[in-house]
Amino acid sequence: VDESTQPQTLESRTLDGVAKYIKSGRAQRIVVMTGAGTSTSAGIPDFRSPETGLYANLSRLNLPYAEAVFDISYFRNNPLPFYTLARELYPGKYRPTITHSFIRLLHDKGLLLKLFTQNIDCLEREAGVPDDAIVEAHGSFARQSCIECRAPYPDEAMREMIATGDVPHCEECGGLVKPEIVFFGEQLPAAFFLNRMKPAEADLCIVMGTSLTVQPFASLPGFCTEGTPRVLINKERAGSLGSRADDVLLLGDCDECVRDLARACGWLEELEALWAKT
Ligand code: CNA
Repeated sequence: VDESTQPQTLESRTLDGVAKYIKSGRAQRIVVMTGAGTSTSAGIPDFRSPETGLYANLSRLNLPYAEAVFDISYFRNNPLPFYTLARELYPGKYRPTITHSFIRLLHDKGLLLKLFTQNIDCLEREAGVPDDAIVEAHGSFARQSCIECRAPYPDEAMREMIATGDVPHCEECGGLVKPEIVFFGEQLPAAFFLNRMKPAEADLCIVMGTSLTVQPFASLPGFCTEGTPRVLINKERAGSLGSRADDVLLLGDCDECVRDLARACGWLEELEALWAKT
């Protein structure tokens, strides 16, 4: 199927086609999937963008390879590079983007079935998307625990360690403490596996700001039923989005595309007002 194939569900494979579908009331169970690209305009770099991405800027940490910063066996031997980075990414420093507020708006309108995020910055929460609507597929900085005995470590102590640049150790066994974000080589949270079939119940899927390169997250859009429109809002193509007859590619900046989509739905003022209050 190429991009010129006639859609089955949408009137057209364009932003207007998606807006019409939403306005007709046929999108009542929207699944949103997000990645680092939804937070770059908040000032948090993504991983893989050339020049501005984190991987391109890790050389000062003297890592053997960029992904080592999130590798659990590397972390055991040398937690410092991760904690250097954690200091930059730690929640509280950044304001949600209008893209995060758009997800909140979908929730407020009763249209959000589930948000699956790969981000660890908690900006969806800060934008007001409630906990039970979010699956943090790669965990978050919201909690931390010992990598040996799993004992939880207090939030306040963690904030202090991050601020001073120290590496926290377990108060029970002395093991290394790590925020409960998922590293390479670690299991995803149970919530991911409990909800991974939700896309099959969706009547619209919106994928934003992700290169769809990390599995098993990248497999989620594939669970949407054939004929369910899948929209990709991203600077570049990602995964197999575009391969189905009702896929729509909106290639560009998330915030701009989201504003355009909100305008076409008649929601722009409401969205801007919601974001301004955040
Ligand atoms: P990635 O592989 O870096 O891909 C980001 C994608 O977003 C790329 O395709 C970019 O082209 C695109 N992009 C960047 N900026 C914009 C923009 N303004 N508008 C539209 N598109 C844009 O990141 P993924 O999320 O796909 O990779 C998964 C990793 C990255 C997850 O494990 C995350 O935990 C991890 N990560 C998270 C954060 C965060 O929490 N904010 C930051 C950096 C990395």
